[in-house]
Amino acid sequence: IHDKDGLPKIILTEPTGSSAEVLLYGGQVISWKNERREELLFMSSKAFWKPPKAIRGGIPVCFPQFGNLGSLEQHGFARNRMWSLDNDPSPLPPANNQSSVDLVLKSTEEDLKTSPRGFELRLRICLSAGKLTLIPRVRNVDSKSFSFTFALRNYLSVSDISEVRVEGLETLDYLDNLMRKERFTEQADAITFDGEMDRVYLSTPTKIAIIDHEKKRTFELRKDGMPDSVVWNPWDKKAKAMPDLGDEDYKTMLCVDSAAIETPIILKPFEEWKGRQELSTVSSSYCSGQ
Ligand code: TA6
Repeated sequence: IHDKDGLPKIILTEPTGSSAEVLLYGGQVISWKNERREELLFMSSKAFWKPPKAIRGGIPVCFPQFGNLGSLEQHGFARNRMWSLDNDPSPLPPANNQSSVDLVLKSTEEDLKTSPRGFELRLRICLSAGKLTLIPRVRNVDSKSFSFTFALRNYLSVSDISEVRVEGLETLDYLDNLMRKERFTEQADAITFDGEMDRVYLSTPTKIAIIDHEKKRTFELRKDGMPDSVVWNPWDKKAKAMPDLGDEDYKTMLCVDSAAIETPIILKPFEEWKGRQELSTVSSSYCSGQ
């Protein structure tokens, strides 16, 4: 266990030289570097590293609520709480190789007043060559059913947002947070960026590609158990209004999240939900589709 601004931090490494850093605070991945030690995730230069603020970058966990879709604070509270190392990750097989860590956040007495009251939120983070895998699980340990919405908010580092394309979301429906969450259908054959975007794409395919031409890098996001994907970039006006985001930071970040939003997940007592996301990078010396 290391220390980042007084916050306990776990460092994962693997033989080809890539690494990942995870805070117990928020169960949040804050860094993922490839074998050439290039940082692949975006971290705001003005992030607040002080609980109970959320840290603006890496992969925050949004639970038990995504966004403002409910009565809790924005994006729920999992990213604002101290998690602990989980030495009982059952029923996942024990990951005894050194490049994985299991974290857990359990409900408190306080939570008995709100919903979900009795939960155990687990997150396994596994690092392998060129790939970062996150396996979130939620168990209902209460006597009543509860529902929740969930997202892994992937802040990806890009060279220039206006040079980025997202493939895999074409023809899908999406809810547009900028248009009163109304439902639209994606017409473009790839998503490009020339302004603020804040959309929940519904029932996405298992693979989404984020292509950064300048860095000649493609991120591939594969996911299970999380049917939706949020695509968010605040652009200049919103960026200026956010104290924990540099005015120019919107140019080098893009959020493409794994999420379960449109259809909340319902758990009966002692049921457990399991999701999975794999982020990998393909350094492409050619443009996509060729
Ligand atoms: O993408 C959904 C969203 O709620 C955006 O509207 C924006 O507020 C973003 O998340 C950031 O939320 P945060 O609480 O991390 O500042």
